[in-house]
Amino acid sequence: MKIAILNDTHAGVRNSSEIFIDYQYRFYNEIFFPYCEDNNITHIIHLGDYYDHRKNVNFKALNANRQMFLEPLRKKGMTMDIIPGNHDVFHKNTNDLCSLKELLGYYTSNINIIMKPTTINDMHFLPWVNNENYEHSMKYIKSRKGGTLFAHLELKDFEMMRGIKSPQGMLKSEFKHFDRVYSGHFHASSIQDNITYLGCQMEFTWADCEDDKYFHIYDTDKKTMTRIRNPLILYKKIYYNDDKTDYSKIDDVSDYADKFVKIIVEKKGNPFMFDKFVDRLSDINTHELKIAENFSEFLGENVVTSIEDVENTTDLMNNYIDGINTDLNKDKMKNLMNSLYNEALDMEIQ
Ligand SMILES: [Mn+2]
Repeated sequence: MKIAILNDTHAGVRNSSEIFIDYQYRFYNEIFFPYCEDNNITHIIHLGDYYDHRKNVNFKALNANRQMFLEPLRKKGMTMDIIPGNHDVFHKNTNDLCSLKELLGYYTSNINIIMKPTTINDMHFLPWVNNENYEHSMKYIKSRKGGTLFAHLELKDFEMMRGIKSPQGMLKSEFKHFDRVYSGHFHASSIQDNITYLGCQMEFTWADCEDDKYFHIYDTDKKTMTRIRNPLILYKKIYYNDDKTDYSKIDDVSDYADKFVKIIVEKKGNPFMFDKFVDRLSDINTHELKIAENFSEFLGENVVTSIEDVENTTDLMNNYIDGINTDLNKDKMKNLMNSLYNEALDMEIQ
């Protein structure tokens, strides 16, 4: 039997922004459900973070999610098993108050919310691990032998986003006795030993840019996981270099319409050509048009790294921290700065 795997779909993401609601709608309507229909897939396993915000969700996002996901799911006669992720639970130390239970209650005839570690045949399901369920979860993990674990894990030293590894979390060695482990939580996909982070299916922040997104199909007979590309792109970077490209010849910039666009200026020999190119981009409807020029003038004198081509804010912050003379734990500082930055991104779009 083939089962579709989703994770970290974050209904209501980015403050329930229309842009992201529309993007999620397109993913389900144009990509995900048609694939399931074409391939006779009628069951989904969701690895958590169904909702975006731990504490609230607005009616617009709920309404949209019902129309783009819950109703098609029911109409097509599909079913779903789901475990809560950290974004689906109100408190940090317990899963007790869980948005899945509060909001998907009406749909429980076809949605099975798994709140306790559960084994069905050779498939194990582990809800988000917190202080309250830690001991029980560890006992469960240790008591299993082989099989496939589906979870929403925070594991140390796996990439949280491209290039940034988690400084905290459980150790992968705790899970080495499973044949394979598939997890949500970190939005960048990665594989170490028997553990696969599937990565999120959609682009939600600049950290997802140029990081291909996939949903997955698990074959319960062959025990294989196949990834299916989501071709819908929301973030696009332009590496501007007029030594290499004659931008006066690029008239059609319609590819950048309805996208978040960032021009990273590598070389701008002809300012007039640059301005004209930016004008053309300004004339189409982008969600956002950012220009990243050379930031070297903003670097403090302690900072030894010479950053010629700053690509994104995260790189800039990390490079800056690397260059600072301090005995403080730089990984901790990076982690803090990155979570602050992501929090700020969430506030950005209304
Ligand atoms: Mn998530």
